[in-house]
Amino acid sequence: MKVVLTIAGFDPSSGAGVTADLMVFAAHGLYGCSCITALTVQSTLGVVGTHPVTPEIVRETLGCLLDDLPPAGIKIGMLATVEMVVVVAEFLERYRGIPVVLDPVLRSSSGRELLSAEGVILLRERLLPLVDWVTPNLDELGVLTDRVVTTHEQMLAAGRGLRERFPRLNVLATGGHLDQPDDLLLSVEGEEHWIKGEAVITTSTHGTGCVLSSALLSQLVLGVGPREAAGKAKRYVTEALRRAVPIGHGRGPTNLLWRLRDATEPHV
Ligand code: PXL
Repeated sequence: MKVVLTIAGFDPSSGAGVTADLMVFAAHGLYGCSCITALTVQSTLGVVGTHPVTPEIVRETLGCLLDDLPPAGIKIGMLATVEMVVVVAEFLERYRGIPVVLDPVLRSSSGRELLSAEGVILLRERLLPLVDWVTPNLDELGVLTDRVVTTHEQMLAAGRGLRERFPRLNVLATGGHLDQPDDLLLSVEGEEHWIKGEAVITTSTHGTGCVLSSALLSQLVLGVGPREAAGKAKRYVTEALRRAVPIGHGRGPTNLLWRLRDATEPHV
């Protein structure tokens, strides 16, 4: 069984963060390990607090896991502080040759900052050159490229800008907030491909970025090529939205385990 690693924050409501990532890995038949960068305090009603763990804990955890459970792929999510970006960059500099997917988590959908301003600068300078994939939503793509990104055309221009600056980086930009919610793949091979989306009307939208990036990493680790992996990851999210059941009073989780069992079916 292949081992994969998520380096991300903890969301006690389990819609996003490491617990969500682990569910997605499990649904793809992978064994997930996790390294928590920050504890968030939140429910489906929004994030009310964030508490980064110390960079030493993250450094020790990564070293400890590496010796015993070397991952076949790494997904990176919420990093919270500039110190955490440094620790993860140092780890990636020493550990190369496996797919690494960065979900550049900057803010929660309730508007809470999940990476400091200094952290954003270092993520752009030091982390982007070290990863194979980045999966920004429209806002994140805008911040990474110093542009306003609200349309398909702006997405394409910003994605091209990012690819020019980082030739070894595959970009999967997510347009889930657009009326026509298409994603855009710009691959290292020079491929530019729109992945058609369909709007799913639901309030269960919490953690879609985490689900997309961990589904993408899962496909890459399973040996699927870039274009098919991106398409399958997008379909995983769409299906997780379509099959979500109402949980909590706010923006509920998606159905992270739909591939294992449709949660709307009676338990057996
Ligand atoms: O969806 C962004 C995100 C990522 N990671 C963690 C989060 C959130 C949003 O709330 O809590 C831990």
